[in-house]
Parts: sequence; C-alpha cells; structure tokens
Amino acid sequence: MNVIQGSQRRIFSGIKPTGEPHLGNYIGAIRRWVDLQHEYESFYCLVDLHAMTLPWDPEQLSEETLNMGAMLIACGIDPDRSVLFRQSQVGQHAELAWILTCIARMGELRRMVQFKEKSKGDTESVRAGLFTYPVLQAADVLLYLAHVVPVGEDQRQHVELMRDLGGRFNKSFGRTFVIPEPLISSDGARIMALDDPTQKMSKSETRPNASISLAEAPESIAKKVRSAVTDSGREVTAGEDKPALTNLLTIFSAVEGTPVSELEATYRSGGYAEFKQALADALVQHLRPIKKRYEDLVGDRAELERLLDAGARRACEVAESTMVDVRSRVGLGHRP
Ligand code: ATP
Ligand code: LTN
Repeated sequence: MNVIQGSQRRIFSGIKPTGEPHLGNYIGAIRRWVDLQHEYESFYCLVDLHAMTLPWDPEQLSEETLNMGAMLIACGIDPDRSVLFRQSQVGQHAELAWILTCIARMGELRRMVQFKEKSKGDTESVRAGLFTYPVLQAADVLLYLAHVVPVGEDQRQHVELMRDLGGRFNKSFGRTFVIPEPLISSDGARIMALDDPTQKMSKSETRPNASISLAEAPESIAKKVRSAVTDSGREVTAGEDKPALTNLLTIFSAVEGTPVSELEATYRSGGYAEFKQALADALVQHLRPIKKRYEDLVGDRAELERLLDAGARRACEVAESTMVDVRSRVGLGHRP
C-alpha cells in the first residue's frame, strides 16, 4: 500500500473550471480550503475533464481553467503549501476512472441527483460522460488516498459513491484505498440564488441576478444585493419561513465572521433597505482584495502555467505510486 508519509492527514477537493466562481463556491468550499491547507496535506484540483461533461468550447475551457487557478490563488490557496493542479495533466485520473467504471453499477449511477438534474430527464441523448461523472470524481479522491473531502452539501451523494466504490475495490482486490469522509460544514454549505432562494447559486445558471461572482464590480454587487428577493414581512430575521433572508444573513455572516444572531439583533428593525446596504458594503470590502489579486494574476498567463505545471508534477508522483499498486492488484502489471 502507498503509505502516506508523516502523520499529516490528506484532503482532496475539486472545482469545475466552467463559468465564473461565485459566492456559493467561495462560502461553501473555497474559503474552507484556505483554512484547511494549514491543517492537512492538501490537493486542490481544477477538474477540466469534468468540465467536458456538458458541451464545451476548447479555447474557453483552457482559458477558464487558468482563470479558475488564478481565482483560487487570489482567494488564498498558497501553491507552495497546497498542491494546486489541472486534472487533465495527471493522466492517472482518467486511468483509474476507467478501472472504477468497470466495478460501478448502472443502478447506483442512475440514482445520482446531479445526473438527474443536469440530464433534465433526457436519458437517451445525454452524454455518457455526464452519467459516469461521479466515477471520475471518485478516482480523483481515491488516487491520493485522501482522508477528507471538503465540499458543499450538493456533493454529499458523490462522496458516498466514492466511499462505496473504494470499499468495493478493497473487498475484491485487497486493501488499497483509504475510504474518505465528506467534510461539509453546517453553515453556508448551500448558498441559494439571490433571485430565487429555492435554487442553489450555480455557475451554470445564467439569470443575471442569480449569483455574485468573486470578481464582480462593486456597483454590480450593490445592484444585485438591492434587487435580491426578500420574504414577506418587514423584520430582518432568519427562519424556515424566511428562505431569502436566511440566505442573505448566511452570506453576511460568512463574509463578516459575525454570527447570524448578532446580525439579526443589529438589523432586525431597521428595514430591508438598510440591511441590504450594509450587506453590499460588507461584500464589496471582503471581495476587493480578492478581485485585485485575481486581476494581477490573470494578466500573467506564463506564471500561472508554471505554477500549475509544478502542481501537476507533485500530484503525479502520488497518483503514480497509487496506480502502481492498483495496476498490480487488478492484473494489469507494470508499465514498460
Ligand atoms: P456548475 O453550476 O457548473 O455545476 P457549481 O456552481 O455547482 O457549478 P462546482 O464547480 O460544481 O460549482 O463546485 C465547486 C464547489 O463549490 C463544490 O464543493 C460545491 O459543493 C461548492 N458549491 C457549489 N455551489 C454552491 C452553493 N450554492 N453553495 C455552497 N457550496 C457550493
Ligand atoms: N463534482 C464536484 C467537483 C469535483 C470534486 C472532485 C469535488 C470533481 N472532483 C473531487 C471533490 C472531490 C462538483 O461538481 N462540485
């Protein structure tokens, strides 16, 4: 077995380089990755192969992959501390995905909520890659023998599947993989669209006022917050019957580091306009340095490529050591 050196535990997580990263990605995932890199040996992956499960434009894919790398660094992922890399540069991801595809069951993949949502019920002409998407995701994590997978709530089912596939492989071929645990924090795990609090904020959603991107201009942030839907009533409080305000308070709490109860006490009776203005100001202030750093980084494509290439080389060492073990266990033997 590929033994993890030292006592530090490993984490792995990934983000699709499609569209602009938004507050949901930041609050549910990226800001936690920044903290976790101090506690864990961390692998953060730009999953460009996953981005090919829906129709894509080749130029846009390579552009957005570099942009997403720049955004992660701008948010505080330190490429010296964490292994930040492009999935497609480490061929072992696709190789292990195929082997896991050969032990995955149609029925378990058919049950995946993300597949049902993204295929929109069209199970005939939908691309096969969208169906096997979670198997590639399982390969991503299992390759690195990661213990923990920090993700938003929407990914819980995919982590369950990788646990099942890892366990099934271990049972059939001997203990090879670490069975990873999801790490989903209770607050901010599901940030909802600003114009519809029943839907999650998502990169693939194109309604203009649904999400706030991390590189959004200050005026646009203020405008989107002003036009965010609210609930009936006048008080600024969270609660099951107040999905819109709960979402706005969750966002406010995440960027300010102030508990929701304190924000409620401050803004409860001041009316929605005052609350929204304070939220917009807090967002602009929090995102300003991220936007600035992002703009500096995206201007230097060569440096970004260099950083990601270095990450891929580090990732490849770990991935290949797992694959040597996997290949021998499944009867594929060594590479020439
Ligand atoms: P797409 O719309 O392209 O499927 P997405 O916005 O769901 O993309 P991903 O790249 O799939 O983003 O997810 C990256 C990380 O962000 C994952 O850990 C995911 O759980 C988290 N995440 C995505 N959307 C939200 C959200 N609205 N609230 C909290 N976390 C989120
Ligand atoms: N499917 C995930 C992105 C993703 C991922 C991973 C997350 C790909 N590989 C491995 C955690 C671990 C998504 O849609 N958010």
